[in-house]
Amino acid sequence: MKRMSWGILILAVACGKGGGGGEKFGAPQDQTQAGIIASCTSKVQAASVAEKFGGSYRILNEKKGLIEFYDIPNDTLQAELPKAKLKANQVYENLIENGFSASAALGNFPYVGGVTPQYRDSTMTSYFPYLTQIDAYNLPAGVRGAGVTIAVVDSGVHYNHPHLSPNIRTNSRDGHGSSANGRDEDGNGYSDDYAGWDFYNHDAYPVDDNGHGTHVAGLAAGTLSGVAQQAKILPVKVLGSRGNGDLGTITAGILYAIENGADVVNLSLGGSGASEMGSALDELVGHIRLANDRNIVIVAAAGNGGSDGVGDCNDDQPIWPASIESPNLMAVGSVDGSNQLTRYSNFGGRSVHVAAPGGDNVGLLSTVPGNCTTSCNSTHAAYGRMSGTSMATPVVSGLVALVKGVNRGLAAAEVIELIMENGTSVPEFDGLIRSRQVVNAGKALEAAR
Ligand SMILES: [Ca+2]
Ligand SMILES: [Ca+2]
Ligand SMILES: [Ca+2]
Repeated sequence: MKRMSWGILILAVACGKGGGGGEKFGAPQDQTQAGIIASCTSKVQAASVAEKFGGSYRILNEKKGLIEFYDIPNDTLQAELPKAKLKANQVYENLIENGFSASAALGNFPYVGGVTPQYRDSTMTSYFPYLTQIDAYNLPAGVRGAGVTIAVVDSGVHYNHPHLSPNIRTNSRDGHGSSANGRDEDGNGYSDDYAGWDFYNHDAYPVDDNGHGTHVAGLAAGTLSGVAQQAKILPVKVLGSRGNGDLGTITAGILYAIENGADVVNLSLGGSGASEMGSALDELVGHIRLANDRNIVIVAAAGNGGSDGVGDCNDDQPIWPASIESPNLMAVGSVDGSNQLTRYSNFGGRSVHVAAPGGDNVGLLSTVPGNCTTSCNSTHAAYGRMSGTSMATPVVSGLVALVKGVNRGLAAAEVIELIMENGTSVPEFDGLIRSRQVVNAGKALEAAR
């Protein structure tokens, strides 16, 4: 199996003459050629600089003045925009251990929804052993994460999957598809964002052209495979079809999630590059602190061990965003079906908070993109297996949603403490996982009530 490499530090200083100039409305096709991000820059400044040097730019967040420039050398930009804080752009990737690609040729299509949820029953336990492993298969009635929204900041979500569509969070004040009118009725800065937003291609259709985000969404809140079967999923696309994206796009997507109703933000992605961390992550750290002020829990993948595929210690070699220290952020490592850390999983007695099932040689089974594009029914229910800390992370996000669902009064840090203190103890985790535990829904929920 092709293994996805990750953590590649790419300082995207594009040189030479740029073609055309002007504003771009999508991320570059080759995301390894991502641009340089300047913050505190106005649209007018961006247009003027792009015009003067023949480069181009893309507005990542107009409110924050976050602009990504292409084809303009770093020193030129710095001379031209002395007040702008330049941020070297990094390429981040999703954290699948085993290669996977969905054979999906998907354009932009509207959210359809309306399929009756088909919930798992007692005949399906063998398909979803990770649910039994964390005691989340048979939960008391009413404990399904209803009323809680999990933002899946990822490669998009196949929101018309019949086992996801009932749980997609929709924005009734704005419409897309046949209701699209190009206007931003709810004034959140995004026109026609009915079912989340695509920050990679700059449109209102966060369709998953990779497969990763759909799998993640199904583990968190699929009606069959999900830990929280009635939590809502807010799709936010920040990674492209190859499963990678740049930090600026990811950061803008996280802010959208925070400002548009997320209670939990799932980040099954990451990158390394400590030397760049000082300035490149300022914006992201700021957003995570903002999320803390709003009681939003951030759940981030610990990482898959770098190029050799053997887990590394995040205490020594930080992984971003998992290693950001904030009371509302928990980093997740991956265990196999026997509660042993998987070979690929990163660890850290200080910086990796909990472990959860993430699949080993056999991946977890969850939703993947199928061919349901204009209407949905139960025959279009595609499932696939993936492994990685990317998969362990939404298992925990689902658990956070369950806990919040039974006790809305808990602060973000309290939710994390509660989950860390009410799991299944694994003595071998001493020094490897901060809580020394694999998460456990039954115990956490008992403590949460
Ligand atoms: Ca809107
Ligand atoms: Ca509209
Ligand atoms: Ca799109």
